[in-house]
Amino acid sequence: MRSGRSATLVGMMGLLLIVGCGEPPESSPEPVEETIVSVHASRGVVQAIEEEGARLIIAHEEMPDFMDAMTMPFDVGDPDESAGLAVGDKIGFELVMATKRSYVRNIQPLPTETELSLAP
Ligand SMILES: [Cu+2]
Repeated sequence: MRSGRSATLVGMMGLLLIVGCGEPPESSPEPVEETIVSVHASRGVVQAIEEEGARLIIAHEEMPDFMDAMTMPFDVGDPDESAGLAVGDKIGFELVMATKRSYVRNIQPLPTETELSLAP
């Protein structure tokens, strides 16, 4: 939960930005061009949920021709997808490699009895 004080600060900063910028919004900033380079389906176990669901630490299976099995952090494209997750959950997901970032999407819960091939 954001405190009233920091919300006020953010509001003031936003106001400063609006006042300080003479150009109409149409001409600035440049739209974010994001090209998806590759998508890798994988499965894994949630090890930690951080940044209010915006980042997951996942012990994931091998992604063929891309990444060995390992435990690592992933940004979550839509943090709402982390809402129902708990540490220890088994999930399927897609890792999206885009030009400017990588993120996880399509998080699906897997049955607890699912056998995974994780790094030792
Ligand atoms: Cu990895």
